[in-house]
Amino acid sequence: MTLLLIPTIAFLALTAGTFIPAYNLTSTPLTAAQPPAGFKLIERKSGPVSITLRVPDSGVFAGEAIDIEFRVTDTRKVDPVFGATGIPRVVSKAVITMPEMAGMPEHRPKIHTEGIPGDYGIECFFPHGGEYKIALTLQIPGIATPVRTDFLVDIRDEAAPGTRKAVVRPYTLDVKAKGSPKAGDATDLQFTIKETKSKATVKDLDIAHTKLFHLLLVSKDLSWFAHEHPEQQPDGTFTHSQIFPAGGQYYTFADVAPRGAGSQILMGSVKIAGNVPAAVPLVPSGTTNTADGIKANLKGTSNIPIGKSLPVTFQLTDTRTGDAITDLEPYLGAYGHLMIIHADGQTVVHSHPAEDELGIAQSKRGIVAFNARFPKAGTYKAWGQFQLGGKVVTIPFVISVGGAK
Ligand SMILES: [Cu+2]
Repeated sequence: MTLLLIPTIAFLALTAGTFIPAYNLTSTPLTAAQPPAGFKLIERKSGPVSITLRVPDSGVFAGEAIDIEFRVTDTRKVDPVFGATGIPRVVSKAVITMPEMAGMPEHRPKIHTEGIPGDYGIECFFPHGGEYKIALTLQIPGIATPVRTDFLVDIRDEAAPGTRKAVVRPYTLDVKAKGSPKAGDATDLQFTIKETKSKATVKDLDIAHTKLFHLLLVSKDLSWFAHEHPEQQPDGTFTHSQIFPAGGQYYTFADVAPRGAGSQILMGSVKIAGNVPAAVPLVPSGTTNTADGIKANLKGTSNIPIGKSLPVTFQLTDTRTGDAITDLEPYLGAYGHLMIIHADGQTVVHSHPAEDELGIAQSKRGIVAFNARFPKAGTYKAWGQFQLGGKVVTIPFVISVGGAK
């Protein structure tokens, strides 16, 4: 993990009289000098204030609700036994983002106080593994200027079932098909995003890549794929009409961001009546494929390391002239989208190209580099989507990851 060192923010307006009261052993509750064992401590200092994040040695896993604790202390008030004095009544805000996922909605988790003065807990849920940035803003009693600091935390991929405590996902997706859905007919689908605990319909969503709801519909063998954007109804549910090509079970993946909770991929499925064709075997493809007059040359997909971000590059050329495609248009706020689904239909990766100057300049020369991350071994199907001439072109590949494992 690369560690970004955040410059210490200048500490202003420190008036000794209005800072926390002088340390007094008789009136101060027990203060933890040492954090509980089993944590990696990441400390940031800002003037006399020290902020220490405690990351469990056992790791933080995607798909779990977890409190990440931090301790705020006054380094000028050090007790020989209890260490630096914890600062109570700090009003904190946290914003969690993924530096590699430009345009991903922010997660703004709740923060609570723990039983010990100076100890706080961030109520986190990470939908998938990767490197996350936790940006803290602390309003400290007696200090006028808020203290801002960042921590980078590596979140591990979801643990194998049974190895960690049972996972309660904060949100679920209900999928209903109106009437008796048949292949070849327009099927009216209704999607309801629910809060798992309260079962309440989640109506308030953050926009991600210009839409409230990105829907991926995929046949069970991953041979058929559609990327749609259901419309929100006054009751908060979303609807979409779809013609399915054949009978069988289809996966429905909702890429949504309940307000302040960050991007989530919620899974569901729908059954369509009609002839079920034989499953198309998922065989790793070569590194070139064409669609609608566009040839894509795929780079970066040999020897993919598991659980590490890596660039997966599409080099796009005109099939007739062989010239680079130079007229890509932004599609849903980016020069391309890459959806990746594991053969088991349980792991979905949605990635976007780097949106910095270099990324944009490259995209305009037909070279679109996505940041992708494959959480486990197996075969994946990947669909690159690009827009030109107002039309979306979808180019699929089948990628094998960590063959021997
Ligand atoms: Cu979308």
